Amino acid sequence: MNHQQSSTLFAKARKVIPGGVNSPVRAFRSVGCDPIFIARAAGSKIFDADDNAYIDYVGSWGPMILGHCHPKVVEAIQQTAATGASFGAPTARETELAEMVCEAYPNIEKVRMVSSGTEATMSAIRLARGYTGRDKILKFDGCYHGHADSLLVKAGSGLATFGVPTSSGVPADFAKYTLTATYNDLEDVKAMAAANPGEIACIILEPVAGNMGCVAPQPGFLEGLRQLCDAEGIVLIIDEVMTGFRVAYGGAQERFGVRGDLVCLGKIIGGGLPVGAFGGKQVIMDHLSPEGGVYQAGTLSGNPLAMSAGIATLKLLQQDGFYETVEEKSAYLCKGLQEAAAEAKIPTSLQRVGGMFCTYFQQQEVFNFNDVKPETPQIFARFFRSMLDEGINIAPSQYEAGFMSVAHSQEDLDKTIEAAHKSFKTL
Ligand code: HOZ
Repeated sequence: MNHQQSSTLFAKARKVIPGGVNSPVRAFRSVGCDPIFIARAAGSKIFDADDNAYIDYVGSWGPMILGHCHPKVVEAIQQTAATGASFGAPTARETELAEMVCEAYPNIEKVRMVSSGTEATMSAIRLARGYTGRDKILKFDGCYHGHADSLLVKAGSGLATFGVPTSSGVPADFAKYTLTATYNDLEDVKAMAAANPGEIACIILEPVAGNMGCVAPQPGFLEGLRQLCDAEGIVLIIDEVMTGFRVAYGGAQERFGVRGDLVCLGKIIGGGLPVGAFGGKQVIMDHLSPEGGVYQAGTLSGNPLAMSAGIATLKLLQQDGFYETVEEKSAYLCKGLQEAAAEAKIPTSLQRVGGMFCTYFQQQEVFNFNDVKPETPQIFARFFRSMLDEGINIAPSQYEAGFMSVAHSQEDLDKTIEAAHKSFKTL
């Protein structure tokens, strides 16, 4: 495959953008090749600057569950753009999207719109601290919640992709308030809570970890966290930026039946435009300015274009059978990948929750970040390059999840499995 244009664009970008990219994993460094530059997309496909077509399982890292450029979403954005791109003042669309969110997540009584998942999680944490009057927070090793200072401690991909657990530039004085526990290990969390009595403001987690590949919560883990938080007066923050409106319309909380006190959303809720949101119980949300003393603000929060894309997207997700279709497509693909790996005698652990999945290049199932063996990402890198060459776009890191869309056709899935057969054999 010819990547001449992409290489030229990358060289040009490197002169004016650090690493040539605006988000590190996109630089493809851990997979040992230059990134492809994307020119356009449609449905299940993306096309690079050299006009190579790829079946896309990145889906903008999750939002494109309808596929790229769904006509109804494009129409909503175009119509709204003609009436004004940004006002920095309230609009009816913000309330409409907030109502849709509250309806989908019964534990969200009030919700505030922001412009990214990072803003959602950092604001939710500030709110939890303001509400409880406590400083410490607890997160899980390998869970990523955006790049706010206190959250860049053992933060999964992309830090893990580059082999650094914690970002430089985070003062030790900030990081000391962040406790980390092992994902899926309730006893570890209980021990942390016991060692820090009355000091932990919140526990934040990805209910399905999507930044160490794809790791499902083990039975009892979410339930145990809920009980612990109730007993200790800790705010449970469920970060559904990836899983919200993805693993079910009501996200992982609907799928697993455990509810957070605060919920973070992003990605799908903006239909591909920059949107995040955090919401929860009114008794907590009313601590937010201007009702309460916890400050949070944003000029582009509730942006009209982003609200319109989000509303149009969520309406389409309400069609009967939508999530069953995404689930069936993902199950079919993962079964095919597993068979291809077995045929080539490559040890893999295929892990999937709804339309999120990942292939670990090791036999042993991954329950937490430490379960990923050091050699696994290297094998992944070779697989990645071969798949790209076959016209299949997967995330350029072992620590990222794959995302299915409803636009992926049977032909796409079969072509992907065929490409995997060839790629496994090259390892
Ligand atoms: N690690 C981020 C997603 N899990 C990367 C996002 C991006 O590059 O856009």
